[in-house]
Amino acid sequence: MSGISRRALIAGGIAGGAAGFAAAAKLAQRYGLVPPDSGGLYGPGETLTYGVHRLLGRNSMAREFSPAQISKPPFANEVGPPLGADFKRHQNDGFANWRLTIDGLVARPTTFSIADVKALPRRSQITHLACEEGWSYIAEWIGAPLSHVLNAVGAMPQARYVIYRSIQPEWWESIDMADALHPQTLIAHGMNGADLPVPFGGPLRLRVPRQLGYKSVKYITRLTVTDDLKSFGKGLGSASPEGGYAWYAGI
Ligand SMILES: Nc1nc2c(c(=O)[nH]1)N[C@H]1C(S)=C(S)[C@@H](COP(=O)(O)O)O[C@H]1N2
Ligand SMILES: [Mo]
Repeated sequence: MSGISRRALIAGGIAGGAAGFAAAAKLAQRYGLVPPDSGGLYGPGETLTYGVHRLLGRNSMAREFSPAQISKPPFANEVGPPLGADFKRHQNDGFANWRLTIDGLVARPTTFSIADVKALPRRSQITHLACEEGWSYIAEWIGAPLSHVLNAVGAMPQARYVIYRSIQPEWWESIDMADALHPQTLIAHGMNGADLPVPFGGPLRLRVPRQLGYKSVKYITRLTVTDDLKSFGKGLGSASPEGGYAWYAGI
């Protein structure tokens, strides 16, 4: 990326308006910075946000807080739709039979139990989770860095995205490799020093602290590494753009 095109992309954003968006979108296209939901009404705006974040902040860190800043429960949170019989069965078994499968563009497709995930190297961080509807809280998250797991299973060089699915079929998302390999992106199994509680996504949740709460999908069961999002769902990258929200929810 040359300095000139970087400046041009930013200038496009500052100029704003249709012409600025169009110029930015054109540059983004050229450099592969187009999000999968770029075709809709808000497409040019989505492209601009994603492109600028990726050019300027690929490796930036989400803010981390001190233990004294951890929010006191109860936090507002709701799971929609309610957890079904399948989940309740797992819960009654203490999640002994819960599995997380990693497949797609990986040399060694692998299935992990909760014990396997807990045995991986762990990182903990105190970060903010914000819902697009307004509530937010600060908590400590404990988990295996997704980057470690991707390296362990041999993610292939052509990988561009990681799709993640939940036991709730309505909830599936994807992130690009900049977020997938980011050190703060965790397969979280713990919160505030204990196992991750069910209302917060236990037993396993993908925690993506550089994006809004809806990208941190609860109850994850499968990760798929891919170079193309078109063949998943409606081809927009995840469930959120199918429901009118942006695929990229960077904050
Ligand atoms: N499986 C699943 N994941 C989910 C949700 C859900 O209902 N089901 N809600 C999402 C939304 S919209 C937000 S804002 C956060 C809320 O996280 P919290 O309950 O920790 O506040 O989880 C996200 N992940
Ligand atoms: Mo949300």
